[in-house]
Amino acid sequence: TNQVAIVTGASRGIGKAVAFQLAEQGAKLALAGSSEGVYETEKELKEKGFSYVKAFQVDVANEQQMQKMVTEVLEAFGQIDILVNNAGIGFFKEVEETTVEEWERIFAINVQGVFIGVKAVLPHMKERKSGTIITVSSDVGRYTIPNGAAYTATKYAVQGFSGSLAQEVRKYGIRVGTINPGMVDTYFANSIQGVPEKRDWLKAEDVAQAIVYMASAPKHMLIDEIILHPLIQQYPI
Ligand code: NJP
Repeated sequence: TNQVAIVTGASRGIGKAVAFQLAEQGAKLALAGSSEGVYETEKELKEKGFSYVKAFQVDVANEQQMQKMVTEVLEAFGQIDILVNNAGIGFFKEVEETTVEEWERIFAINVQGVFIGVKAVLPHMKERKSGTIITVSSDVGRYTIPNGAAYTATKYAVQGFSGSLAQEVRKYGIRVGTINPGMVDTYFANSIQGVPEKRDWLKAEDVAQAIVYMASAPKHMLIDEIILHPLIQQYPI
């Protein structure tokens, strides 16, 4: 419905599914991804007849690139209604096997990337007294798991950041929420989408639906968090 959305991590997986579903809802889209895959998503959307789509090859951890993207989105589409902070990476190994470089990189993308994205859109959203910021966190933003200390730490951080931000920006009419999925069949953590072992996992489209639901709730309503997981995954973990 004429809304403008920025979706990070739109090259594949959950972000790509979100892009397609938001496009179906009539949104204009800015797609962010660090690889050329983001242009492929743009191409596929345009082939389906969605013309208000612009892809940006940017690293969410890079403030300059993200600020420049936001400026260009405002020039092209005039406003930003929705930011979906979805870009993220994961790896699972014991703490002793985790290098400081790996630790820094996962925090740069999963945590600093969210902070930078939010910071880039806030002045505009504050001015318009409107906006929805949705961050794809994780079930491990709520429950710890073994062999995932670095990843789990990033999602706990994102949870804390979003909770605090939600309270801070409520007075400007800006809504902030998180989506906390369990196992989703994507390319996450260097895996392959569609392999038989992941048959019963959530689909990227399932998570995208939750995001679109959160984003399209009436303006007076805030959905703080949606937790969703495959039936086969027992909770709490
Ligand atoms: O993973 P994947 P998902 N700057 O690997 C992009 C969370 N989650 O869709 O950079 C900008 O298929 C990358 O594009 P590119 C998870 O933590 C997942 O599952 O071009 N973009 C691609 O589009 C993450 O926050 C599961 O290669 C960057 C996308 O991110 C979110 O879901 C469970 C980037 C990753 O697509 C989406 O992950 C859970 C950068 N620096 C939470 N680095 C799960 N799958 O089971 C990567 O609880 N991207």
